Amino acid sequence: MDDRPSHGEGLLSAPAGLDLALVDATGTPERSVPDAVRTTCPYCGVGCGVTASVDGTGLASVKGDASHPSNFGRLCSKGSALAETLSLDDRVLHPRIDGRTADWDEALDLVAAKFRSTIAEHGPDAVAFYVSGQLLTEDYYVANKLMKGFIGSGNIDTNSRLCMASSVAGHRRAFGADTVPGTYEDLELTDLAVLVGSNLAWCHPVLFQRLLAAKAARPDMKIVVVDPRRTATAEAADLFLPIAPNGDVALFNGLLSHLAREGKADAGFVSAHTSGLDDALAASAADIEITAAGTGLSTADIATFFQLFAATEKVVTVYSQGVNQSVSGTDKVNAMINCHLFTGRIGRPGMGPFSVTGQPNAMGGREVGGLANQLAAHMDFDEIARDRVARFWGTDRLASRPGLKAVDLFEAVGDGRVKAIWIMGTNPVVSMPAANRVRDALARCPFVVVSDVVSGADTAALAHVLLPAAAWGEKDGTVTNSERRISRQRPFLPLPGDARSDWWIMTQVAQRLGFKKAFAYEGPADIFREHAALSAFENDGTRDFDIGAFENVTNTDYEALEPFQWPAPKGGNPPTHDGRFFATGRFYTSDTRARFIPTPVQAKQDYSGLRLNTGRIRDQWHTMTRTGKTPRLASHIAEPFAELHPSDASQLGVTPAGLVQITSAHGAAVARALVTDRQQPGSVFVPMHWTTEYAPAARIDAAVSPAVDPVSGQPGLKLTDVAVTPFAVAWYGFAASRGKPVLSDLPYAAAARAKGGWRLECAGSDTPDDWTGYVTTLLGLPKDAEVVSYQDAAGRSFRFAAFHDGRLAGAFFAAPEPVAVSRNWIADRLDDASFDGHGRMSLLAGRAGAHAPDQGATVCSCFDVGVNTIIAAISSGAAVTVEAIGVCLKAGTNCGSCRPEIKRLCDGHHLQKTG
Ligand SMILES: Nc1nc2c(c(=O)[nH]1)N[C@H]1C(S)=C(S)[C@@H](COP(=O)(O)OP(=O)(O)OC[C@H]3O[C@@H](n4cnc5c(=O)[nH]c(N)nc54)[C@H](O)[C@@H]3O)O[C@H]1N2
Ligand SMILES: Nc1nc2c(c(=O)[nH]1)N[C@H]1C(S)=C(S)[C@@H](COP(=O)(O)OP(=O)(O)OC[C@H]3O[C@@H](n4cnc5c(=O)[nH]c(N)nc54)[C@H](O)[C@@H]3O)O[C@H]1N2
Ligand code: SF4
Ligand SMILES: [Mo]
Repeated sequence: MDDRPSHGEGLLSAPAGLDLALVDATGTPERSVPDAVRTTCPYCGVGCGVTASVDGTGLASVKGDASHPSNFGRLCSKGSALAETLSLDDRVLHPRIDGRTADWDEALDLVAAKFRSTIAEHGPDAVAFYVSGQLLTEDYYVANKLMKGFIGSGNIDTNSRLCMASSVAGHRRAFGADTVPGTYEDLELTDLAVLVGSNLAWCHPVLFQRLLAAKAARPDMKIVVVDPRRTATAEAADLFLPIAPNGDVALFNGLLSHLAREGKADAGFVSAHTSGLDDALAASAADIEITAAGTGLSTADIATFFQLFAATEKVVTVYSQGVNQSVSGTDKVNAMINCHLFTGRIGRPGMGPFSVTGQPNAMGGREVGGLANQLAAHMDFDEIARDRVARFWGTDRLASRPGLKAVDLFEAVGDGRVKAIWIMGTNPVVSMPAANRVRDALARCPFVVVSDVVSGADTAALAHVLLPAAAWGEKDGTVTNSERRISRQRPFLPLPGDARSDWWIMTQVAQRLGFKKAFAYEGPADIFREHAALSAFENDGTRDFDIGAFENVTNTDYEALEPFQWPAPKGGNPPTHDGRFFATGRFYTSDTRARFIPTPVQAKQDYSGLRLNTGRIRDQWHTMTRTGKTPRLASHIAEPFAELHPSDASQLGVTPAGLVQITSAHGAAVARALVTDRQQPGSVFVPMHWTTEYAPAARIDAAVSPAVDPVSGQPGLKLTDVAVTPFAVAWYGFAASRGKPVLSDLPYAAAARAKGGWRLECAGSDTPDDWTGYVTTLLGLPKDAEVVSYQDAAGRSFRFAAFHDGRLAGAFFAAPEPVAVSRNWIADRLDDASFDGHGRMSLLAGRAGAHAPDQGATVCSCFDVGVNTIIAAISSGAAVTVEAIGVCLKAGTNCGSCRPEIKRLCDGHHLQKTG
């Protein structure tokens, strides 16, 4: 274990076919790639700085950047594994038209011709862009300018509609602008951190580590977690509030009433800087009993929370998708902000509402106006702003009104109103609600362009034109994190094949559409300067987003740009205090007062089945196109699951580790039952990540409701009425193989990468007559492999291992019940150099012999420490605290992402041996 990489370091074996000579197929200037490059992690909105380098043999390594103010050198498990995701085997390296390779000119000409003819025939609203918070700001700026400014339609929306739209709408209602008031430091300076609908431990791990470190230094600091599930984040809470789904408005209305009853108003602040309090108070009136009825919480827990909030001056309320992804998401945001405005706890150190962003550039997308209902640089579609932006861009074609929001946009694709769509940096066939409708809509759409980095994404499969985008490590520009900090993403790898930056691809199409002058950019610095200039244009302090200080940044200074927070107006003197907005009580509404918003509790809905909640796991990123490539990350949770409470499981006849089908009015998915009391009765949680590539039956968004919040248009991805039923199969199986198994013929199959190949969870509806033949095809095994196998008399249980060239080529275990074998141990055997007779027999037994303990599912992915190893240390008394486990096994001492899970094991919860 000692030779494992440390401190966020990971190594990449030279990617097959990576040609370190720079490619220059289309006249893009060659760029030099220095030895060690400071750049930014491409995953979550924490925006950690990393240092990346490639050695002479093509080995890349990625470490935390100790000088970056977001992470000071730390990385989480995903960031630490970045170097393992850079291989080129699954990349799209050349433009493709209808599946065949094409050159750039042909592909770009076709895209421009189809867009031009569609616009000419049906008008600009017949075309659309659907983009992503994973584009860089420069890419995003060009996309928005092209669609809203020159094509002349508002039809550009982004996956941020599924992510941040309710926060944006809530901010704008309360503050008059989409402003995140605080900074990360507030999580360290606070005395009470209230985490609402945020699994910070898994989704913003480095920020969570900062919070925990502050609490360790000041143990009086309190953490409250509000989530229907007892998550890894909840393990760190002083008070955990297992709220009923969508109980948040009731909770914060109750809190506002309590604060009013207790006389906790900051009367000076309220009277000088806000309006609308009376209406908000009237709409929120609730005592503790009413609050209990609306939240499903005990009156005792509610009272504890209210008293804590009332008594603590420094409170920060951190929120994420349990708030935003709701049909009452915008009201949830405002119900929380109301409590902060009432107490004047905003804009000061350690206080404020804090929406944490999901994607690396969710913020940047909001800055450029990537949402269909915003124009650019935090401006709306009002007459003054339209005129201003049109003059700045020099266009007479500016969109006159907002465009279609994501859910409506794909409806319009489905019913033929939108006839040409360009999707960039997002995988809506997996990530949109009612995803099968989205898939069918795209299948019917006359012209679909997809810009992606991989060829296997579900959405890419539906593209008429698939364009090879530059990936992380190759692309060049800026991103903005949750605390408004703009950092550079810099390339450290050459552009492979014909891959090109997204901004370049769009610019080429814009020029072919006739907009040469407006899209004459030669590099990202040109775009950044223009974006900065627009933010400052006729601003004079009227708009929060202002980075005018950079409108004349030189190419060299842009190259060397250090992370900075906005606002950064020309001539200095930002309207913030220590990087925080609203310290002076001046907001961006017409009268500069913040608004209290009345947030009446919506009538309770009746549910015929269980309430489906969806979200994330620690070691996968969204639709797995990058994190899915690394065995290290797959070994934490290797298959999709449905988390159910024991009482529901027994009522529904679901056995632990059996399979369940989750069915709604929109579609269905199949996943492994995970029965735990961390889930509340009546609910089921399924992660959003699995795709056709990894688990074809488990695309949960097929079942998720497309109902949206009426204000923000954000879908309520956290709540769908579903039926959960046992999914009957004839056999369950587990397999490991060197090549990727064939998934398509199985009713349930979930593949994941293993060190020497693949691992597979599967199930079948018929027991094959010839198991050996069946397995040989399933795992694509060589015909001349040496096989050992065992079959029970009835032919229902089967164990099989095939060896080729002295190494394991494939192993397969099937039984009428979920098979109990040591999964990680078997998968690791693919990497073994040779097998003696004893090794072959223990392989068939499915477990290591006594000589080689089975460490079980990986908990610490940095040091590869399994659950059984940790449990053994705890049960032997060798180490019984998180710290002691760290000393003894190193687990949890690098990125720290697994510390909540180690704590859970230490606390004696669920001391279950896993395979
Ligand atoms: N590991 C990992 N990290 C990520 C990502 C990833 O894919 N993987 N994605 C990034 C992105 S884009 C985003 S947006 C963020 C998301 O980060 P989070 O929002 O923290 O993650 P989620 O798991 O989507 O949902 C958070 C929690 O909301 C809870 N919840 C559901 N319904 C309700 C409710 O009605 N009320 C309350 N209070 N809570 C509820 C869920 O049980 C869940 O635990 O993560 C970012 N970070
Ligand atoms: N049920 C349910 N559904 C959800 C959520 C949920 O909690 N529950 N969360 C929602 C949220 S918050 C989000 S943010 C979305 C995320 O959902 P998506 O955006 O669909 O997920 P990703 O897998 O991140 O998709 C990014 C795609 O862009 C590609 N890509 C990566 N880098 C680049 C690049 O530089 N350029 C280009 N052109 N392509 C690139 C990747 O290969 C991948 O195919 O999912 C949403 N859907
Ligand atoms: S917390 Fe992890 S995923 Fe998020 S930016 Fe930092 S290293 Fe990347
Ligand atoms: Mo997100």
